Order: sequence, then C-alpha cells, then structure tokens
Amino acid sequence: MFLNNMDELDLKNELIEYGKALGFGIIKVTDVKPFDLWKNSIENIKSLDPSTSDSWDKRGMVHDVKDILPSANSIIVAVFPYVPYEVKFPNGYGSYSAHYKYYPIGHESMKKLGEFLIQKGYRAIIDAPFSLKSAANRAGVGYFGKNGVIHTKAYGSFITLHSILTDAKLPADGSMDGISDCGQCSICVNSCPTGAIGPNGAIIQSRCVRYNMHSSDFIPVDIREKIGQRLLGCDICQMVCPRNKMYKDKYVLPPWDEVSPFNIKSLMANWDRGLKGQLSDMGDIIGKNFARAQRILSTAVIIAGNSKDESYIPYLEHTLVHPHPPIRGHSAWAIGRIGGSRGLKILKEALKCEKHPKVLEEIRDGIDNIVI
Ligand code: B12
Ligand code: SF4
Ligand code: SF4
Repeated sequence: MFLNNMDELDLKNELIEYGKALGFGIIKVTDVKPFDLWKNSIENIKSLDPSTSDSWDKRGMVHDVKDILPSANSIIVAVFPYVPYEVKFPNGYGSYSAHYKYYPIGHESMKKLGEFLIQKGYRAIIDAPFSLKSAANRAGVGYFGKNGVIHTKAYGSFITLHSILTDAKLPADGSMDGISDCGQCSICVNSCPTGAIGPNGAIIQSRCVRYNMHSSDFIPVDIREKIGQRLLGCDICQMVCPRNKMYKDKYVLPPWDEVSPFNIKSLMANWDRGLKGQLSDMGDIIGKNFARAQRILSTAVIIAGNSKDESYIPYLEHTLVHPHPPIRGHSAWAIGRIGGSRGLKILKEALKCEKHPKVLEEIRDGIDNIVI
C-alpha cells in the first residue's frame, strides 16, 4: 500500500515536471465526484436565459465524468497562461482574444501529457466535455470571478484551462477554500457593455458579445454596436478585474503575420471566390473551428459598420448580395450606420430585389436611420 502511494505520488510529480516543460503554469489533480453545483447552475442559467437554454443540451457537457469514463479515478487540471492582446489591432483588421491563439497550443500540449500516461498503461481522455472551471476550483487552481471565469493568484484569469480524465489514481490536491473571493467588488458586472453578467457569475449568454459573435443568425442591433472591432472574443470583464492587475500596461499585439490574415476588406471582397487561403491562415492561429467563412464574414460586416468609414461601402455593396440572409441584413445595417448618399442609393436599390422579410426590415431600418 505504502509503495503504491509512493508510485502514485512519483507519477504525479513526473507529470507535473513534464507538464511544466510543455508550458503549463499550474498542474493539479482533483477527484471524480459529480459536479453538482455546476448542474444546479445550468438549471439556474436556463431559467435566467431561456432563449439559449437549448445550447446547453447541444454542448453535451456532463456533470458526472463517469458518464465519459466509468473507470475514471482522477481529473488532472492544467493552466496554460498567456499575455493578453490589445483590443485595438491596426485599422482595417479585426481583433481576436489571445485566448483563441493559445487554446489550441494548450490543447496540443495536453495531448502530449495524456500520451505520457497512455504509454504507462493508463487511459487518458483530453479536454472531455465537463466543467473545467468547477474542476479547477475543486483542484485548488483558483476562484470563480463574478465575470464568469476562474482567476489564479499567479496568472490572473488570462489562462486556458485543460484537463485529462484518467483511471490513474493520483493524489488529489485540496480545493480552494470557497467558490469565489470577489466579495463586494462588482467592477466587471458594471463594465460589461451589454449587461451580460447576472448574479453569482451567471453569464446571460444571449447578452454576451462573445456568444453572439460568429452566430449564424441575425445578431441584435445593440450587440452589433458593442462588438466594435472584435472578430473573435471579448475580454472587457477580465481587463477591468483587479485580479489581472499584473497585466496592466502589458497588453501586446500579435506579430504582424498573425494580424494580416484578419483583414476585413479582403474577407468582404473575396467571399464569392472562396476564402480558402485567408481562412486557412486564420485557422492556423485561432483553430479551424472558428475560421468558418459564413460566421467570420458575418462579424466582419459588423466591424465594417462600426468603423463608420465610407471606404467600406463598396465592400458592403458586395456582401449585400451574399446568399446567407444574416450577412445581407448585417450589411444593410452597416451601410446605414456608415451613412452617406452612395449608401442610401445602394439600400434603395436593394429594396427592389430583396425577398427575405427580415433582410427587408434591415434595409428599411438602414434607410430610415441613415445620415447623409
Ligand atoms: C459555455 C462556455 C462559454 C459560454 C458561457 C460562458 C460561461 N461563463 O458560462 C460563452 C460562449 C458566453 C463563453 C464565453 C467566454 N469564454 Co467560455 N466556456 C464555456 C465552457 C464550454 C463551459 C462553461 C460552463 O460550463 N458554463 C455554465 C455555467 C453555469 O457554469 P459555471 O460558470 O461553471 O457555474 C459556476 C458558477 O455559477 C459558480 N458559482 C456558484 N455560486 C457562485 C457565487 C459567486 C459569487 C460566483 C462568482 C460564482 C458562483 O458555481 C458554478 C459551478 O460550476 C467552458 C469550457 C468547459 N468545458 O468548461 C469555456 C471557458 C469557461 N471559457 C473560457 C473563456 C476564456 C471564455 C471567454 C473569456 C472567451 C473570450 N475571450 O471571449 C468568454 C468569457 C465570457 C464570460 N464572461 O464568461 C475559458 C475560461 C478560462 C478561465 N480563466 O476560467 C474556458 C474554461 C475554456 C477553456 N478551456 O479555457 N464561454
Ligand atoms: S465577455 Fe464581454 S460581453 Fe461577455 S460578459 Fe464579459 S464583458 Fe460582457
Ligand atoms: S472585477 Fe471584481 S467582481 Fe469581477 S471578477 Fe474581478 S474581483 Fe471579482
């Protein structure tokens, strides 16, 4: 028995050592008890935000990890820290959160850590669909913030979280001494541009900019305006958090080759010739799943509208005939937002041939609101 415990501890130490070499800042272990608080929180969020209730079923997340691996004994939680990006990229380029650059890197590193366990004869499932934040809190990694993400002492909340579900019996770390240490602070709640932060760190998805981004549907107008120049991700509720003060004045821009594929005009100009090259370059950075033509273009059009820059008008005229109705609707809105007589003429022409009722509504609104 003693020898077994020592073996388990040695295995854990070896894992931690290898994990640190792979770039992880924190590696901890928790047990496989069901995440009951998470389950209740999901029910709560469904009642607070019924319009996105279905999205939780579609995600297929489980509250009992034994539903994924019945022989599971431990959950390994790993933290991949990164330096956040500036919100403002050079003019004409959509910005993205550094989270989306580093998540795929963390995931690949986690696969290597999993491989290490597999080679030793254990089962290891990487980034399985369960609540990583709950696992992190229970493993002693950090507290929940009212902003809906976990913050750690060493790296604040600018981290990607990863997990390995395994049948290896690893010694569990102690949990945090509570769910949250936010106390009376509510800076993030008051700073969220769309009022998406509800009670107890409950994020009202239908209000969250990030949730709406890359939606394949029509995005509510007030949220379009708050998207600003962001193509993927929103970091406002983290940037204002005192737990991230170590990053103050340290936000960086990605290197130029990781900015250039996010050129908005080029996306809008070339949608009908296929965006293969540009999307593939984007996918190499933020992951193929996020670099999908229709969704990227839908947000790009909104960014063009928010720029209020008339040089986008010819590009919007081109996206105003896209086969996907929300892209046409967003284009009409963007033209109205930018304004000018050329925009008005384009909208009046579009009114003659558009058939889709929602797009027609967007065109009429654009005409009504346009400033010449
Ligand atoms: C669904 C999802 C989203 C949704 C919903 C967000 C949310 N907060 O739930 C959307 C699309 C909006 C989203 C956006 C983002 N996400 Co997200 N998302 C997820 C995902 C897949 C599941 C989260 C989940 O289960 N939510 C359901 C809610 C009900 O669960 P919960 O927050 O854990 O509920 C807890 C609280 O209610 C808490 N609680 C109970 N009582 C109290 C009391 C107090 C005072 C407090 C504070 C809390 C509290 O207990 C519950 C226990 O679980 C995870 C990955 C994963 N597999 O876990 C990533 C994840 C949470 N996302 C992440 C990130 C980075 C983001 C973004 C910052 C990305 C960006 N830059 O735009 C934004 C931030 C938005 C925000 N403010 O939360 C990271 C967070 C890393 C971290 N530091 O914790 C994760 C872990 C992905 C990853 N692998 O790194 N996301
Ligand atoms: S990610 Fe942005 S929109 Fe979503 S809760 Fe945070 S600040 Fe609000
Ligand atoms: S801003 Fe304040 S309330 Fe929000 S997560 Fe940070 S410490 Fe908690």
